[in-house]
Amino acid sequence: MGKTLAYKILEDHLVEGELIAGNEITIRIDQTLTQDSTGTMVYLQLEAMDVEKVQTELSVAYIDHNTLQTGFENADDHAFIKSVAQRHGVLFSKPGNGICHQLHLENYGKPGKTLLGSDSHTPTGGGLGMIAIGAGGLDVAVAMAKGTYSLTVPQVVKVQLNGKLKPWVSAKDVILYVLKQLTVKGGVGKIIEYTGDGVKSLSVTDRATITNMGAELGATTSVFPSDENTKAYLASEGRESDYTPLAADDDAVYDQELIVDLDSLVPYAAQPHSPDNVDSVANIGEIKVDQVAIGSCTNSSYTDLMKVAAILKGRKVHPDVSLVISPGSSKILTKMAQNGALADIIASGARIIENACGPCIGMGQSPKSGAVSLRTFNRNFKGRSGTLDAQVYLVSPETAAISAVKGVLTDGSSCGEELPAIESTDFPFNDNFVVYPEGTNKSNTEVEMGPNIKPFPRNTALPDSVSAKVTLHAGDNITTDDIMPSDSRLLPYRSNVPHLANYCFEKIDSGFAQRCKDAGACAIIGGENYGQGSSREHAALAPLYLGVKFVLAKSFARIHRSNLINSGIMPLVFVDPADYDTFELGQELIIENAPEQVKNPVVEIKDVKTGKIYKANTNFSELEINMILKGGKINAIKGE
Ligand code: MIC
Ligand code: SF4
Repeated sequence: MGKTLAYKILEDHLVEGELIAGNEITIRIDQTLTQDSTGTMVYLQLEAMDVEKVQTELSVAYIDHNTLQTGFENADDHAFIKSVAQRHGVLFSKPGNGICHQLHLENYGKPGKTLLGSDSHTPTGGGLGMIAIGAGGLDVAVAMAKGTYSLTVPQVVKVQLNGKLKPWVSAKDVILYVLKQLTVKGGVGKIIEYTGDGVKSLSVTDRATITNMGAELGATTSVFPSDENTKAYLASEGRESDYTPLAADDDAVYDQELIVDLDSLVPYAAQPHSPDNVDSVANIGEIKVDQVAIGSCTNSSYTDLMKVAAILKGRKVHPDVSLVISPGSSKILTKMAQNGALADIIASGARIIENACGPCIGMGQSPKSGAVSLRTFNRNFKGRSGTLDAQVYLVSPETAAISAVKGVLTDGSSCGEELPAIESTDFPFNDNFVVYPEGTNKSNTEVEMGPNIKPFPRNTALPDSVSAKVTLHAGDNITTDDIMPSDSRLLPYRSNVPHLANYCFEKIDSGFAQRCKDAGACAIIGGENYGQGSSREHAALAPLYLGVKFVLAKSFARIHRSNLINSGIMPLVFVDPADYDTFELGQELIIENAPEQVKNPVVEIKDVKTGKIYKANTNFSELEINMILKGGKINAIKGE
């Protein structure tokens, strides 16, 4: 029986377990990446593990999220991360170099390797034929310390791409179309593997746009084959020797299939407030636009920005539109400065901002009240832009650029304009933004700890009985942005969980934190796909700090579920989803004989007043049971 590409790479890295969907396995991790807003926790945890040197082939610490330095906090975090990187053999990419995923693709990603990153969009590396997985910070810290990662083997979905995209339709439209078909929970427990003759017409950066937004499907990761286009991309980055051809076997067997005819796709947009709320630009119509933002790890490649420059050349951004562009990397910006494309962009009236995440995570450029903002980003969750009533649409760079000129959402394919082909180019090697850990180690480098950096909260061993009051009854598809909002006001406190915890669930229920503090021990009731979105473990650490003991939901998103377990909080799943409606705030619950019960497939949760028993599935693996019993992953590792 033929093998999928995903399973070939996993098999190559298998350390423990059997490669059968649903089984728990441990794999070797070749590379890790961290970014700064999850990185401070990662490096605090790495320090807590008493490690000398990382066990991976390569680990890189990027600074790209918290680059607005409006106080000492962010700069202190950068200095802290740099110092720990230098102590343990980790490369440090300075702020200004660019966005972690774009930089990793350019400089370090290799076909056939495994990459674990403390950011949910780490699957961008799948565009190069890697198994690149996003995880919570603690999992990445452990991967650095031990060189391994444990996961449940996902099923593999085949997405067969046929034909070729028409002009004005691009990779972003492919993934928006897939999101429309599969939804934001369609990829949970799955790897999305792209095949078919249509693959040949997509460059590595096109593929990376598609694998990047596989995160929005909830998928463990997404992967493309490594072929002649991969070779050409690596050669353009001066890394041809990193090329290895890779593909699934012709008779590979998949768990699910989706066929996408590229020729039939049109420009799409994800409408407010979910990446799967997709319709064609033509159907949505010419809505008036206030802001256009181009960039992010999804769409800030050289080709993307050159297309934007070509559309803007000799034209003027509409008077009612603010167009803001954040390039993906210093190399891209340098190239565009050299070839004149940057001048074309600036001359059109666009605002150029730093090579960083920027507006994607609400770090500046929040649109005006009630604004329509078109963004080439990957998430349009309510409030993420920093403006609660903004209407954010996710679109391709082509759609964004032409709409910025016209002032209304525009389907470029209906304008009768030719889009010039973008020639590929070579990028000269430049590592001036990179600090290597040469000559530095644990004994000669001190940890540099600013006053805003506080120890991360630790749980304690699971008590005999767990009592908790319901402090939140949440709906479906709760995002980690809902749980632990992130913007320019809160990101500086990513290394200060006690402060951050005050804002937990702030945007959907501002009384939550105080209710938890009053209750002492609490429980959250959730709907489907609880915790979708980012990898931020703060969405588990803040609830832990506030006394959350368990979350009882209809289903969970993968990374958040792991983050809860890593923090010793139980993610429990309704046996009967109809029970969901019967809960109310303040209801007192108890799990008796908890250490015995969590070893069973089903636990019983008793309503203290009425005695009613609710049943919940645990779905815990052996390793997970141990973490729950010990009060989290660090305690389990340290044998505490
Ligand atoms: C995001 O896009 O939501 C982030 C910010 O990159 C997060 C990480 C974080 O919250 O720091 C992610 O995607 O994991
Ligand atoms: Fe940065 Fe946005 Fe990408 Fe997250 S999704 S890594 S915030 S650019």
